[in-house]
Order: sequence, then structure tokens, then C-alpha cells
Amino acid sequence: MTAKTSYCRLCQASCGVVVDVAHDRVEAIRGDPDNLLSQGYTCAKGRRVDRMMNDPDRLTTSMTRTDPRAGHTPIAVDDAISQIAEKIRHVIDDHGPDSVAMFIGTQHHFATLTDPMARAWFKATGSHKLFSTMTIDQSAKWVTAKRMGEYTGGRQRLSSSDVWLMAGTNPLVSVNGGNGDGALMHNPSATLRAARQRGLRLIVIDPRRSETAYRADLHLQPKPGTDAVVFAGLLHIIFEDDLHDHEFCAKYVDGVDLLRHAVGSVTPAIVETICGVEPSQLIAAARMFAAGSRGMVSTGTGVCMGPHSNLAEHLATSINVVCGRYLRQGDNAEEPGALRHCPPARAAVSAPDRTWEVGYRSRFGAGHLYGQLPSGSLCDEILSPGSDRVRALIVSGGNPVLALPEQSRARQAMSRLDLLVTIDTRLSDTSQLAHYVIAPTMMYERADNTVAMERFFAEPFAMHTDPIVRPPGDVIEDWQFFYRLAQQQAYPLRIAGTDIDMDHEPGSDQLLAMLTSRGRLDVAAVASAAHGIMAERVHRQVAAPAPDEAANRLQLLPGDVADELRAALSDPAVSEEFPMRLVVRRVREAMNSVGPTVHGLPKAAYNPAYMCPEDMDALGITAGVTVTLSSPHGSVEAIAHRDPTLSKGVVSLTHGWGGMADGSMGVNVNDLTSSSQHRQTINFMPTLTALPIRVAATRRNTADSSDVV
Ligand SMILES: Nc1nc2c(c(=O)[nH]1)N[C@H]1C(S)=C(S)[C@@H](COP(=O)(O)OP(=O)(O)OC[C@H]3O[C@@H](n4cnc5c(=O)[nH]c(N)nc54)[C@H](O)[C@@H]3O)O[C@H]1N2
Ligand SMILES: Nc1nc2c(c(=O)[nH]1)N[C@H]1C(S)=C(S)[C@@H](COP(=O)(O)OP(=O)(O)OC[C@H]3O[C@@H](n4cnc5c(=O)[nH]c(N)nc54)[C@H](O)[C@@H]3O)O[C@H]1N2
Ligand code: SF4
Ligand SMILES: [Mo]
Repeated sequence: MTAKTSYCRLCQASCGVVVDVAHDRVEAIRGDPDNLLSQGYTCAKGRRVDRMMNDPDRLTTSMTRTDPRAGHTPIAVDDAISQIAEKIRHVIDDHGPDSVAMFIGTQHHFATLTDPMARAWFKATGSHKLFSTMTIDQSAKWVTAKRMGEYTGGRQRLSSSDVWLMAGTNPLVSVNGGNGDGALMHNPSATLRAARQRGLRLIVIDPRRSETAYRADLHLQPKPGTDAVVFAGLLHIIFEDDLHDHEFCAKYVDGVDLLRHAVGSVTPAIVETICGVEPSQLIAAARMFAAGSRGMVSTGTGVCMGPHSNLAEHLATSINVVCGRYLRQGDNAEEPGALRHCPPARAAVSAPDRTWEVGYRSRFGAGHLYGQLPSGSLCDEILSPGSDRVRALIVSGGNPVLALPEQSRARQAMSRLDLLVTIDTRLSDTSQLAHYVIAPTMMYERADNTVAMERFFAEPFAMHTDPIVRPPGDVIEDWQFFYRLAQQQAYPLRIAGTDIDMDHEPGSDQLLAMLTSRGRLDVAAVASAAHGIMAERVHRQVAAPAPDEAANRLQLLPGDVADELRAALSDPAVSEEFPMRLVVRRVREAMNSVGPTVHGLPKAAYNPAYMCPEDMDALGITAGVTVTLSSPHGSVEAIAHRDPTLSKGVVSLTHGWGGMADGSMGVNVNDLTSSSQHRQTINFMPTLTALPIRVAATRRNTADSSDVV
């Protein structure tokens, strides 16, 4: 047995690990106490990657399925790629480039070379139809940046703040890093403890007393889906008490008076009526936040997946803006990059550009947001007739059958394609429907570096890893799939400003070096540092704006945002038919749909419906009983668990489970969500949290009455 250092690539945290290897097999994984960033921290799923790699169901060869009724059979990967290239060529010849689409999933991002190569290939197709999980995740942040504009001087950081407000995020479980600023990403418990010991006050807004809320100085528990009104109420108090930053507003912001006027009616009493938050708590939160000299509001899926998500995110950012929680000209921004090149930050505003209103428009009225179409329209693109109907889809490191709203429709759409290709390590629910499944290397079988994850890190850290075991069978790296496909289609590719040699396949190390050539750390030094390198902290001043930026202003209340605020304030509370609210929640044992099927990883072999004990008593439901959750869009059966951290009327069920034909893997929450109703404008974001539901004990005509109440 040899112990080798590396880093985990199951999520963005990139924790340093020590891996025990014997006979080219990963036997055990533990945290690397000497890793300069993660300091020994790992989570349960990171320590179980050995089981994912050694799973008998892990694909060691690519697969194909010609007859929809037949199962998959192995195919040599280069034969698969030639056949796929041929089919894509036919689709483009007959229907044009827009009949080809790509869906970027979560695991696409953790193999550093996948994204640049996949995007270079996709660009060469000429298609407009790029989709990713961001538009079923936190793209309210993108919408906000494009409607309000963005201040480019830099955000204040948790490490030098005395107050922080986290809404709808639970980084103690999710290690959700924000934009590097609110990073409770590495060793999150210890990082938060240390911050609080030096005086940071934490405010959490979450309908659940989450692991993070448990450690907060102040925890507001609003009714799910009412965050926009809570933020409007906080702004109301900030203006009333004159706690906003006049200088920052005068210099960079338009619409302060409009916003002040718009939130004028959102008094603490109104917030109490709509959100169920006590006025004294709201006032305390506003004063604790705004009277602190430094620190930001950061949000997560709990805010960005709700029924008024684009508005809620806009108002959360507005709190940061009116309180001026950004770095100013001359402030020390500290050089952030390590392997990537970061030009100096400028104390300026990049103007709102509403990209969806200019340029390409899909036949569903969607425009581009950061070069992508909304994933909320992907099934429409496949199922609705039209000359540019999507007929060929490449899914890179994702599992849209489980991840998209309205699972049955997602399944139907994936089954309608002339060509579905997935790149996946197993026959996921999506891969089961694919014509080709390309089997890629898994994390400890490939060379990588942290250049793509750096922007989430709170410190200028870099790490490189070599492959530490040899890949089994006929697997390739994800980037090789896109490179070889481009070769077959005679597409030239360009990455990081360099033309790629399309005659002789480059090596991973060569490509990794290309991506990092402009970073400030020496790549060879990073490659030989077993525990990573922390780049020197270099004082760097925030620069003055460029002349053409000087007149740009952040727009606090564009007309569509004002309309959304009026709608949120008159949104009726829960209906009698669906009196409860279902909320999102992540668990340590799963990374989206990766985890539930791993032997020994999930706590239960099913996906529990977590319920507030008071609700269970009122409904006559005991723990372990099967309940039926119904929404306006569907119903599922799940096993009830008592969860005293939930407030009354709130149920939570984790996403990423379910789907297996025999029902063995629990229920999929997306049987309850809708792909067409209550979705946001612009990003077509479906409502995935604060979904109206009702719960009843399941009544079955069955001899086994153990779960019948
Ligand atoms: N262990 C683990 N880590 C993960 C993932 C995983 O699946 N497992 N997934 C990764 C991915 S893809 C992402 S996008 C990030 C997401 O990271 P986070 O956004 O931090 O995700 P969650 O941990 O689900 O935290 C969401 C919180 O929002 C609360 N919430 C639900 N509804 C509402 C609401 O209406 N209002 C408010 N204010 N709060 C609400 C929930 O109770 C929960 O505590 O995590 C990443 N990290
Ligand atoms: N109702 C509801 N729906 C949701 C959410 C929610 O909270 N509630 N969350 C949303 C969010 S935030 C997200 S990000 C999406 C997630 O949506 P996806 O990203 O589509 O889902 P994942 O389960 O992360 O898919 C990852 C896939 O990659 C495969 N994989 C694992 N390792 C590797 C590898 O090394 N290489 C390759 N190529 N593949 C690998 C896995 O087997 C899996 O099939 O779901 C969204 N959907
Ligand atoms: S938090 Fe867990 S899954 Fe994420 S990198 Fe660290 S060990 Fe891996
Ligand atoms: Mo996500």
C-alpha cells in the first residue's frame, strides 16, 4: 500500500487528500492535514470516492444502444466517436446547427480541461443552444448582474468583516463558496468558529434551523419563498434609520430614491404579515447588518430557487450596494489569482446590458444569458415542433432526467432525441436513455489543477495532481471526447488564445500548462508541491475607472424589477388546497445525484420527507410512516422523518434521488415541480423551493397495514 497526496474533485472545495493505493486501486481516502487550504477537512462523500471508483457498475468502456428496447452494449470509444460525428453531421446538414445542443452538468466543471475543450467544440458547431445547470440553480445572480450592472472593484471578504448575512444557503453542509468572499468552503465549521471568535456576527435567513443557522447570532425564519419581501423590509429600515452609504450611492448608483420609495410601504408590520418574521427581529437584523462597518449579504439556492427569485436576488444585492459593501479606489484588493491571470480590479461599474433583449432569440422567446439559453426551456426545445427543434444533445457530466423540473417531461424529452450522448461514469437515469455513453476517467485517474476553482477560493491557493492510479479498460478523459469529435468533424479548436494542434493529440499536462501560462505561480513549483502552494499576499490597489466607464451607474430599480416587487407584495399566501411549503435541502452524503447509489454512503436507503414534529402530530403522522406529498403538479410517496429544525408548515426533501425503475432509490423531488408554471422571466427559472404542497398519510389497499394510519 502506498499513500499518495492529491485533491478531491467531487465538488468545488477541492479538499486535499491522502489516498492509499494498492495494485493500481484506490483503497482508502482521508483528509490531508498538511494541505495548506483544507487542513485535513473532508466530507463523508469525498472519503467514499473509492467506492464510486471500485463500484462494479462503474463504466470501464463506452456503451451504445441501437434499439430503444434493448440494453446497452460495449463499444470501442473511437468507434463511438466516429459514429457520433457522422450522426451530428447529418443532423446539421438536414436541420442546421441549432438542432444540436449541449447540456453542461455539475461534474463537467471539476475536470479542469473539460470546459475549455467542450466549449471550443460547441462554438465550432455554430449552434446557439448551450444549456447548463446554472439556469436551474443560482442564475438569479446572472440576471441581477445584467439588470443592475456590476461593481467591479471587488467584494468585501468574510475574513476581514465584522458582520455577515447568509440567506438560503447552508455552507456548513454545501461548502457553497459564494464568490470567494463569503467562503465557508474549506473546513467550514472551523473557519466559521474562528471568524466568530474574532468578533464576526452572523445573521442567517432560513426557514430551517440549518447547521449554519444553528451557529448564527441572529436567525430569521421566514415563510419559504418570501425572501424578496424580507429584503425589501430590511431596505426599508436601512433607509428609515439612514444607515446607507451616501458617498457610495452618490458615486456609483442610480435609482436610490426610487428604491427608497418602492420599499416605503414594506414596514416591519407588513413583513410580519407576509413572511411571519417578528418586527423586533427584522429591525435587529437590519441594524446589526447595516451598522456593522464591513460584511456582505450572500445567498444560495434557498433564495435563487423560490417563486420570486430574480427579484429576491436583486434586492439582496441592493442591500450590499446601498450599504457600499465593496472595495473602493485605492483599497487593498490583494492580488487574488494564483494559476490564473487577474487584471487589477477597477473602482467602476460595468453597465447593465440585458443580453437577452439583444441578439439571438429562441422560438420560446428566450435570449442569451452569459452565452446560454435557459435550461427551463430545454425540454420545450426538444419536444415542441419547429425547424430548429433540438434533435441531438450532448450531456457533459450531468444527469438532467433527475435535475430538470418535471421529471416525466424531462424523461420524455430525452427519449425523443435522434441522438443523445452522455459522458458519464455510470448508467445514470439520463445515460440509460442515451444512444451513446462515453466512459470517462474518474478523478484519481487524471491530472488536474485548481485553476478553474480558484475564483471560489478565499485565498490565492493552487494545487496540481498527477493521476495516481491507471484508468481501467477503454476510458478516455472528457476533453479527449470533445477533441476527437472535433477532429472527426474537421473543426479547428482554440483554447486560451492558442490554436490546438488537430493532427497530433496533445497531452493533458501540455493543455493544463497552457491554461495556467499567465498565472503568477510557477507551474513546475505547483506540480511538485504535495500539499499545494499559497501564493504570496501581494498588496494591490483597486484602480481608477477607465475613461469609458466613468459615467456608468448601477441601476437599483429598473421597471421590470419594480413590477416584480409589486407582484411579490400581493402574492397570496398558501392556498387552502396546498397549505404547506416544500423547501430544498442538501445533505452531506450526496452531491446532487452522486451518492444515493453508493454503498454505505447515505444514512438511509431512501429519501426521507423531513417534517416539523408539530405538523406530524397535527396530521397524525408518526416517524417512519409513508406519506403522500402532493403539489399542483404531481405527487410522490416518501417516508416521514421528524425534524425539529423545520418551522411549522415546512417540509424538505432532497433533490437528486429517485428515478430507478424499481423505486429502490427513493423519490425524485422533481415529480412535484413544474417546467412551465411559475417560472421566472429571462432565465426561465422554475420554482424549486417554497413549492406549495399538502401532506397526508398514505392510505393503501394493502394487507400490510404497517404504514397505514
Ligand atoms: N453536500 C452537498 N454539497 C453540495 C451539493 C450537494 O448536493 N451536496 N450541491 C452543490 C450545488 S450543485 C450547489 S448549487 C450548492 C448549493 O449550496 P446551498 O445553496 O448552500 O444549498 P443548501 O445546502 O441546499 O442550502 C439551501 C438552504 O436554503 C434553505 N431554504 C430553502 N427554501 C428557502 C427559502 O425560501 N428562503 C430561504 N431564505 N431559505 C430557504 C434551506 O433550508 C437550506 O438550508 O451546493 C453544492 N454543494
Ligand atoms: N427540485 C430540485 N431540482 C434541482 C435542484 C434542487 O435543489 N431541487 N438543484 C439543481 C442544481 S443546483 C443543480 S447544480 C442540478 C444538478 O444537475 P446535474 O449536474 O445534471 O446533476 P448531477 O447529479 O450533479 O450529475 C452529475 C453526473 O455526472 C456523473 N459523474 C460523476 N463523476 C463524473 C466524472 O468524473 N466525469 C463525468 N463526465 N461524469 C461524472 C454522475 O454519475 C452524474 O450522472 O440539479 C438542479 N435540480
Ligand atoms: S467537501 Fe467533500 S466532496 Fe467537496 S471536495 Fe471536499 S471532500 Fe470532496
Ligand atoms: Mo447547483
